[in-house]
Amino acid sequence: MARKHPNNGSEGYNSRWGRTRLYQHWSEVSWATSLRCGRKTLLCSFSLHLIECPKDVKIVSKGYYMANGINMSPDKRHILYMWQICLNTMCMCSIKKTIHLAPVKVNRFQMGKLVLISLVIAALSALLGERILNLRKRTLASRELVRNHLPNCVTLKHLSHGSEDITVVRDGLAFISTGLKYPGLPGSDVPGKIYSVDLQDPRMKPVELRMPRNFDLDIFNPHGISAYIDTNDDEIYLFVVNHPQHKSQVEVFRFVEDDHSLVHLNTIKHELLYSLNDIVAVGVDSFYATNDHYFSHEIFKAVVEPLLFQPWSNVVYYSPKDVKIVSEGYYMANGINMSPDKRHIYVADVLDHNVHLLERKEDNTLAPVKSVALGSLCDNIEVDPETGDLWLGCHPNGWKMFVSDPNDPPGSEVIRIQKIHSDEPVVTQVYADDGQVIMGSSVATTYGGKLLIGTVFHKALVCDLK
Ligand SMILES: [Ca+2]
Ligand SMILES: [Ca+2]
Repeated sequence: MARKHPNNGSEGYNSRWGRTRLYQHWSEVSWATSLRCGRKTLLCSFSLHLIECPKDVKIVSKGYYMANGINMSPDKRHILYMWQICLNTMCMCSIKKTIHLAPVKVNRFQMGKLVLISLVIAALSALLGERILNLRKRTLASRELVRNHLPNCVTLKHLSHGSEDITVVRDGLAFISTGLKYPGLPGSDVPGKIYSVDLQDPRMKPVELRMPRNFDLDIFNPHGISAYIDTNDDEIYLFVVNHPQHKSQVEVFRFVEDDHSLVHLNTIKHELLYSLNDIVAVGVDSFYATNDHYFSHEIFKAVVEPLLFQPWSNVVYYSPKDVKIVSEGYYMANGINMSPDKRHIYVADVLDHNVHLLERKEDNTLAPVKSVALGSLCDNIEVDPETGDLWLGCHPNGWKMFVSDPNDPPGSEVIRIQKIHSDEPVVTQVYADDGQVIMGSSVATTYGGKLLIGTVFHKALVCDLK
């Protein structure tokens, strides 16, 4: 049965050849498929061109994505086509070409096979399109940020290659991890380092911590960090998520304050610690850590898993005698930290735009209490030991983080949660920037009326809190 041509107006009409007969063949010769157009995958169609003369109807040229306009050269020796592809708002392509006509035979078996293949590809393309739309929604791709700046902001020295995680230990002593290389996000070739900064010192000058000689600095790729103070001797233990060759392991150091150095104590690897993001130490050799992905291969992490978008991320408890998954069902568990009384754990689900409050049980499992919506893609969590407030470095538009266009940079947002254990937690945006000052904030922490903001791959900023 004849199918209506999509171009219902006068476009493409040629009175000499007539229109009706041509369109009777349309259903036989047009179908959808997908193709790559430049760097974008698009839903397009391809079709055959029909030419008709009295007593001779045959396909004379084929293989177009969507044959459209047709006309002849002045010398009548060539047929000129212009056709447009791209049914997707992401891209528009236009191609002009001159074709030499020659009859082409197409049998029905070939046609059937091509139709089937094309339908499968079209279905996959439609699914991919739906997944991309879903990812854009989850990453708040359409969100435009209104600036909400703080006074007297200055950048910290030596930290131009990221400061993904920061934690304040005591008396204004902060540790900073820098130089993260993370699949799908910008990074530098500079090896990872750990800095400390004294927030009581008005100069706010970060100092690179000396690393032990037996530690391989070339493959040091530090990510989330957590400090644990042993109450027996006041020693500070620094737990660092490390990704050598994009694998996951935890490095445990002891901080030597006198000469600003770290002593490497242990490297912890385990099959359940496969895609680590952040960590919170609960003893000198025990911790909770988040696995932010289900897969560990970087391509699956960067491309496949965001498109699948399943709640396959989890939290693992580790001690030398007991390793287990203690909480799961996150879309992308990221920052993790503990309440000052050590009874509760907080986990930020960056792609679900919330933070979860969980209660620690005697066997170190975690029982969900509630979640608090944040309206942003929040990364690491720091907890004010005095007030119990949560401070979160957030990505206001995660899509811009993936795309990393210098002309449209990802912004930064700092969110504070007060009274999280009450029936009415108070969520406040404390700082926001559209990327002109600071891109990709991943952590925020306060000390002495100052707000310290760290980023995944950009600089670190310190501002006065109003
Ligand atoms: Ca952390
Ligand atoms: Ca993180």
